[in-house]
Amino acid sequence: MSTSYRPMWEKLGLDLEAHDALLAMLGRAYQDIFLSQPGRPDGMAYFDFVVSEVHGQRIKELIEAQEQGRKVIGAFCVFVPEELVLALDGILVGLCTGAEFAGDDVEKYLPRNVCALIKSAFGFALADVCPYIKASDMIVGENTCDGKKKSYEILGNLVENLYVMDLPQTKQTQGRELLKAEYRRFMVRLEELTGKRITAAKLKEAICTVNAKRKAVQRLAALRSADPAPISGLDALLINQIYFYDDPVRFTESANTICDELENRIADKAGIAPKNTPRILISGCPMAVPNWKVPAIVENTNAVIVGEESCVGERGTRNLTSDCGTTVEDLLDNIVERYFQIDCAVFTPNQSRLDHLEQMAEAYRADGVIHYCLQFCHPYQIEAGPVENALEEAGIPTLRIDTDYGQEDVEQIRTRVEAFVERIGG
Ligand code: BJ8
Repeated sequence: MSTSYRPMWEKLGLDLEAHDALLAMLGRAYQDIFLSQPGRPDGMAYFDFVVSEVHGQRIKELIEAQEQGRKVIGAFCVFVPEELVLALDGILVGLCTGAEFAGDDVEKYLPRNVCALIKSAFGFALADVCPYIKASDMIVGENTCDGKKKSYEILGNLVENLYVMDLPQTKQTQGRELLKAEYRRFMVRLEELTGKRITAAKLKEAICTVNAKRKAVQRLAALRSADPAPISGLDALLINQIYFYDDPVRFTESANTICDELENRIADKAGIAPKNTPRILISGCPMAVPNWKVPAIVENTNAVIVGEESCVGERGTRNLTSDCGTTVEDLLDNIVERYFQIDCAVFTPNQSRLDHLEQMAEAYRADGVIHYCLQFCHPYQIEAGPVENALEEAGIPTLRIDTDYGQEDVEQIRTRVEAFVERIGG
């Protein structure tokens, strides 16, 4: 990445030495995993560029937007409504949580047996290597799993601008009312931060912008039902990861451009792998940049990933927000309705996730499901058993993988994935 960004990183307060190490690690992983894939669509050039500039051009854009009075909001979860942020001219960005960093320092604050995603968020904050954390005017934590909600109590002492959003744990009692009260509280806090009042017109416009982004990734998802698959699971995952930090309008255009190209591939019966290559659906914990370990193993094992039942994937993007209504109150209700459908494993009971997974397996013609869990993630690890039982009963072979962000278990996972691919017809 260009050295011209160094003054900007220095100004943000990054530890330049540690940051160089992080960028080198990211660059190596990207080179090995993505750029070596054969037959990538030309449209991936845009997303390659975004990744190459993730700490450069995009951060510069955020700082320039701040200079024009806009606020940057960092978030860890798909429950933070982008519509409210955009309606107040803010910018929502996902914060880095996909790599191990500063592990020894993290364990001074958190016990060893906390999931890698939470440790990663702490590692990036403690090591001063995440320009997104540094550039955020507000960081939103959400009370989802126990690990996150307790760790935000500590993170609040390490960063100055943490805002904690409470979330329901069940959809059966007063969950919807709680979510609405919390979204209203968030809206008021955003109004204070930005010094602006939300209007129905601006909120409607924001809903349309976010819906357009969701429709583009939904279109991408639908195209992956073709056999041969027109795009690798790795590239599709990357697009879903970039969804969280790119400019929404530019992202939508670029995602639609690659979809046009994939439609042509499908018409030509061309694909990233031969027809009848074993097709796998990934389900479970979200995979943030640069967490590409398991998909890379799967796609190096004569299989193709055709969908992600994940918050970085279809769980996060499948529902649209209705733009019907004439008041802020109407539109806020629509936002609550949309987000209340997210079937994160922190909810109890959570039958809709299982139903959705079975629908996805059918729609994407998956030969098997890999249930991906981060170690010590109780919500997803506990749901993994019922998920596996139900899928196997429905005749869908399922493999459970529990891992972290380390590389020590790569060969062990590879052996299990190879056996699984053989089982499903590889
Ligand atoms: S809506 S999945 S983005 S909370 S992996 S930190 S659950 S112990 S990330 Fe998530 Fe929002 Fe739910 Fe989606 Fe806890 Fe599990 Fe760690 Fe997790």
